[in-house]
Amino acid sequence: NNHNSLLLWFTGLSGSGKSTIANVVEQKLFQQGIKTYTLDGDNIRKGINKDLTFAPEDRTENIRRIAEVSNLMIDAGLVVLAAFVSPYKKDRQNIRSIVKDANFVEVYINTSVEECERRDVKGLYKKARAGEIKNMTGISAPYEAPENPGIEIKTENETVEAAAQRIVDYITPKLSM
Ligand code: GGZ
Repeated sequence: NNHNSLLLWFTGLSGSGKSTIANVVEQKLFQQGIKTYTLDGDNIRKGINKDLTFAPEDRTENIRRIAEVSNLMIDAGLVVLAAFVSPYKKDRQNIRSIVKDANFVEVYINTSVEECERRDVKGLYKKARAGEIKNMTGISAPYEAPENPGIEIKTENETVEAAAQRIVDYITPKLSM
C-alpha cells in the first residue's frame, strides 16, 4: 500500500476549530508536495450525505460513509483530512475497522463547550439554547471525548499555526517520502 497515504481524523465540538486547523495543516502539506483532500460538513453533508440528520443513528451512518470514502482516497494515494464532530466513541472506533490502523491518526480538537458557545461562529449554540435546534452536540446531545487520541490540541492555549505545525511534525515520520 501507499505509504504516503493517511487519514487525519479531526474530532471536536462544533466551532472547536477543526476545519480551521485542518486547512492550515493542508497548506503545510501542500508546500511539501503532498497530495491531500479535505472532507468536512460542507462537502459531505451537502452531497453524498444530504439524506442524514443529526440523530444518533444518522451520525453513525454519516461517519461510516465518510470512513469508506476516505478509504478509497487512501487507496488513491492521498493524505485525507476529515473534520467531523464525530461525537460517539463507537463510531470513531468503527473508522479503525474500515481504514487500516497504520493509516489512521485521530486528532482531538479540545475546545470547551463554554468557549465554543462564546465564539458561536454560526449562531448554532444560540439556536440550540432557544430550542430551535435539536440534538446540538454539547448542549442537548453528548460529546464523548477521545481517551487516547494520537494528538490533542487545546485551542484555548495554542495558536492555530502552532497546532497545525505540531500535527505536521507528528505525521511526517509516518509518511515515507
Ligand atoms: C452538531 C450541528 C448540528 C447539531 C448542525 N449538532 O460548526 P459546523 O456546524 O460547521 O459543524 C457542525 C456540523 C456537524 O456535522 P458533522 O457531520 O461533523 O456531525 S457528526 O460528525 O456528528 O455527524 C455544525 C452543524 O453541522 N450542525 N446541527 N445538532 N452540529
